[in-house]
Amino acid sequence: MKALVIVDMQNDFLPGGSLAVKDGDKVIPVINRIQNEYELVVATQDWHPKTHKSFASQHTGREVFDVITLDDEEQVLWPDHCVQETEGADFTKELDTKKIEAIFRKGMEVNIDSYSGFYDNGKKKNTGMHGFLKDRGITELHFCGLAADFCVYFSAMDALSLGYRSCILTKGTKAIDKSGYIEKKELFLRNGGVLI
Ligand code: VGL
Ligand code: ZN
Repeated sequence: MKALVIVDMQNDFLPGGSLAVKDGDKVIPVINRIQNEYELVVATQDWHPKTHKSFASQHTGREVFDVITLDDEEQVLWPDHCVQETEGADFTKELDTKKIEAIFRKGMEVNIDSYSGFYDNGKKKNTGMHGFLKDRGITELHFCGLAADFCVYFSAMDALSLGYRSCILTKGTKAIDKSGYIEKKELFLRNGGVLI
């Protein structure tokens, strides 16, 4: 059984948002069109408190895209984004959400970021997504959404280590940093991932 995981299709990652991914809106019609091919559709949602430590605004003397160490993990500092209960954190109104059976929120703990839909970056806590998918008999996951080089990539890599067949839908995702994504894609393939 295969499921589609729609990653972080939120206003802040789309053109006009605070952490807009270039051409991010181009994937919306693709994601809407393919949902019918899946037995199960789930989504993830980046859902940060407004003082989240992944925000450059929370570190004096630091700028957006600086890299620091946070809770023993390497952390890119982002513009404020996907703050809980703001419009930026909402799914885009253009996304068809009728088939989404469950939404897994992440990034809620102030001191640690969470790119993967399965766990936070330190793997200290899991979101429950694996348990849900396992309980539904899912063995194969297809990932789409934003951003290809962060939340899509880390979710798809964790899926491999959890034993799923894991595929990234290349037409259904866009990267923040295209050149960084090239290396990540190679690592994903080398670990048994599939690009469709
Ligand atoms: C994401 C950076 C920060 C993503 C989330 O959804 O890829 N990227 N938070
Ligand atoms: Zn985030």
